Amino acid sequence: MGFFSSKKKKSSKKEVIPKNADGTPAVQTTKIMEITIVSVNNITRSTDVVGKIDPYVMMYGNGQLLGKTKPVDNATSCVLNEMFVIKPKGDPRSIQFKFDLMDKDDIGDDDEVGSGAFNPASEESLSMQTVHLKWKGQDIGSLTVDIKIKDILVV
Ligand SMILES: [Ca+2]
Repeated sequence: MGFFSSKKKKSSKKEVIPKNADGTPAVQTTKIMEITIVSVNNITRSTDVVGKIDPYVMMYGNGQLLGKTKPVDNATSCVLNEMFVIKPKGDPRSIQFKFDLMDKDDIGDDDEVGSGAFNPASEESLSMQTVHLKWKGQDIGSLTVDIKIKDILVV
């Protein structure tokens, strides 16, 4: 069994947050959300005249900018794997996410390539979800997004 085996991870998590017999935390905890923008997939719209777009993602929660990935040069599909951590005020599942795919331009303003919404409240699983991106009603590709809700200790 490897050093970073999932079994070891599980048992160490148990030690960090003591639980009551009914499974509720015995100490004060709060919920955080880890949102990983995993990848940009098969973008069919180009806002660059020469070559491919230079994609990056702007992520919004309830209309507020939560994060921005680093731009990748000349790609219609790419792995980003950038994680953002937020502390929701209320129920984490009530946050409405919006993802704007942007094309970085060296000259002039960056272009919006497409946009997609993700509503955790209407999803059974938050893990490795496909967010469809649209531009003027047309599908132009997708993002893969992975969301984890975690209990952390409050002191
Ligand atoms: Ca560009």
